Amino acid sequence: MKRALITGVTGQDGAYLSQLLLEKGYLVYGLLRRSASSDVIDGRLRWLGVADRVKLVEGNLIDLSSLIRVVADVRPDEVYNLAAQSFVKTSWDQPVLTAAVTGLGAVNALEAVRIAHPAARFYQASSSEMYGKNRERMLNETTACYPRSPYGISKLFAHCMAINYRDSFGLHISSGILFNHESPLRGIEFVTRKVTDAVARIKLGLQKELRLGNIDTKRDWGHARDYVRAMWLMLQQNEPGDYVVATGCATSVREMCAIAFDYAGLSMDEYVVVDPALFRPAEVDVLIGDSTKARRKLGWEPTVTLEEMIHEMVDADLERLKRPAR
Ligand code: NDP
Ligand code: GDR
Repeated sequence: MKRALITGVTGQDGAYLSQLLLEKGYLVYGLLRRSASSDVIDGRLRWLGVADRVKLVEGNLIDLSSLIRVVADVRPDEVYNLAAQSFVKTSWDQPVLTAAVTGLGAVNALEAVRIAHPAARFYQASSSEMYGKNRERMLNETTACYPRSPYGISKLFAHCMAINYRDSFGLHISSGILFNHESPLRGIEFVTRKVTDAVARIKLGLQKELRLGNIDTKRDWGHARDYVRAMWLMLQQNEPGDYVVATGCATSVREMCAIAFDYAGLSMDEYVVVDPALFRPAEVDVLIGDSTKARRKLGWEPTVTLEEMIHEMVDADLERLKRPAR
């Protein structure tokens, strides 16, 4: 039985990746950071019905010794480093933490593998946010990066370190430059889920308006279930590499919002308020990914349209609000 270790197992991607790997017959270990709320932190794994099958091991990305211990104990065939302070807006308020977890934390994970079990294959969760202000229309693996946020800068550092560890030590390290991917398990602070949750609340008479920041920005949105499949495919290749994972289509926040409101039979113009206080200190206006390499080499392609995903998210939020105990 193959063994996988996932950092960030309690997050959106960690949950879907756990489900995928369990379906494939893996023994799945997930790194859990100590928290006073540890009893409720596995909500996403529970939502997918896999919480009882993921073995949680305690450690923290900013504590190298804990990672060395975990990697030495588990001796995983594959390590997926998904843990991060992943919310871009927070990275301006907590730049030091973001650099420590999202940037240096990745180096801790790489070090733990190099020291304790270098045979493991390693996946680094890189991000389209690294491209930032780059003005090229379609972004691929060779496009230059111009990050605009402490988060993007931290991810670029981690990405470069992952490549450096591959080049320096011959480790099997791949990084996925993933564009935005969402799902009913998306954190409520991210814009798609903020919108679908608000639409469900407005529909049920629990909320009167939705305050958003810059709704003219465009993102290339896919479904998390499709994107974790790309992570797994990367680690099944004989040679490691870097891959852009994206749909190739950009949609504005405004258009995405309209899809959600329309689906619920509501008009967004009646409820959406643009609030300048929610604008970011520096914005990434548009991101569109060119995933030709992933499609050609991994045989990967997205299977869920933006409309289908937003509808699924609205349905899930309506269900959550009607049955809050779930
Ligand atoms: P989430 O924010 O949903 O999950 C982040 C995970 O990291 C959580 O499990 C969280 O644990 C964990 N974590 C945070 N800090 C630490 C720490 N110090 N030690 C151990 N674990 C920690 O992110 P996603 O699932 O959406 O994304 C997964 C990865 O992919 C992230 O690295 C993200 O930056 C990156 N990415 C995401 C994209 C997306 O669109 N979703 C696109 C491109 C990259 P806890 O539950 O305790 O908070
Ligand atoms: P992003 O996702 O920053 O791209 O990072 P987010 O959903 O937070 O923002 C997308 C765009 O929407 C605009 N926006 C708002 N965003 C939020 N969160 N809340 C609002 O009210 C709002 N109004 C407008 C933002 O300004 C932005 O332009 C995500 C994360 O998952 C990262 O971890 C990942 O690396 C990148 O995607 C790729």
